[in-house]
Amino acid sequence: MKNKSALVTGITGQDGAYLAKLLLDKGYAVHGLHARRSTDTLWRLRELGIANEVNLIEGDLTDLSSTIRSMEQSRADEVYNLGAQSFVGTSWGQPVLTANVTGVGALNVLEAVRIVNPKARFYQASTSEMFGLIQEAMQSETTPFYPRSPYGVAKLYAHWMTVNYRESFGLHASSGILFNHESPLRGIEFVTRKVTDAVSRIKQGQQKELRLGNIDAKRDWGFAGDYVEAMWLMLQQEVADDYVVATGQTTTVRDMCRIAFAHVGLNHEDHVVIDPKFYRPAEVEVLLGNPAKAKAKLGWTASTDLQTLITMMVDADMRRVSKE
Ligand code: NAP
Ligand code: F7E
Repeated sequence: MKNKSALVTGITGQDGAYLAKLLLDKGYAVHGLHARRSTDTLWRLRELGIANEVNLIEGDLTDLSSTIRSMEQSRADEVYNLGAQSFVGTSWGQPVLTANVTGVGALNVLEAVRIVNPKARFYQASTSEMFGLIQEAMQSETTPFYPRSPYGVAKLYAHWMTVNYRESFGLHASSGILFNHESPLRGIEFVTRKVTDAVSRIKQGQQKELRLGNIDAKRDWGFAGDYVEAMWLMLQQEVADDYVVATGQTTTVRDMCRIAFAHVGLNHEDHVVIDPKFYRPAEVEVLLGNPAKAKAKLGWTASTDLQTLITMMVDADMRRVSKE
């Protein structure tokens, strides 16, 4: 039997790297849509030792001919659309770019699937940011959406296009509504990695303080390595559907800082400085996911708690900083 082929957009991102590794380990031929940049973007694939194992196809999500060509070249049976302008903070400064990449980009991939191989299975990287100003204390697949950023709005467009292509054209198109997930491969602009990097620099005498915005915000944080497994499971189901993927626990940014600093024997109160520069025009104050459906239908549960996740990230940053 021929190995399955997968196309991953956003393969150079945090989730793209973990997902590519998971798919390679399962015997897939893995192709990635790779946007040209003037700087090196392959560091995550190298850290996982798979940079030479994946086939990169040059292209951009905003360019329909790129997504069609990548479908043709990869002959993908499964398509994972993880590419996005994914940083919420940036989405107010670049709302049109965010709409084009994060919103219309998903449509370009759906169109490529519909045109080139409508039998291919499609995964959309939806997000808890679509819940924004939460309408229920614990958010599930039936909770009404209320996005609070241009990023959240763009993702909601992509989410509904995924549902619409499933209902209009019968595509096997699923959406994973994933809550925040982190790892040592997380981008440095996101708060967990910003904290674990700063903790390592402060501990090693390179930095004194850490400037943060709203540390009362609460998030449901899990480990990216666990979450890519849920993506794959969704595409193995007979019927396409939408699933919340979360831990079911929520923690303040302040308490996440406490864990990170304490791991190296420091007190966060001695180093964290509040800087309004990092406040957002509209904040998502609290997110808490209900992963009951993913557990019941996919047999998936988060296996890494926040303490384990944050200490893993601090340890990785301690090693990186000491090597610099
Ligand atoms: P990430 O690390 O920011 O990765 C984003 C990826 O998209 C990168 O590979 C990036 O390429 C690529 N990309 C950006 N613009 C592109 C364009 N115009 N054309 C082609 N590729 C482009 O994000 P992540 O944390 O892995 O998240 C993966 C997906 O899940 C994203 O869609 C994100 O919005 C969504 N999501 C994430 C979370 C989370 O907590 N991590 C939760 C819910 C949903 P470069 O490397 O060249 O920049
Ligand atoms: O912020 C607060 C900030 O940028 C978390 C993306 O992967 O998850 C991510 O979006 C919270 C917010 O992630 C700083 O205001 C305080 O309340 O780490 P973040 P995010 O905005 O939740 C969702 C699910 C996605 O889909 C996104 O793609 O932390 N916060 N001080 C700060 N945040 C940052 N970045 N920097 C600070 O200094």
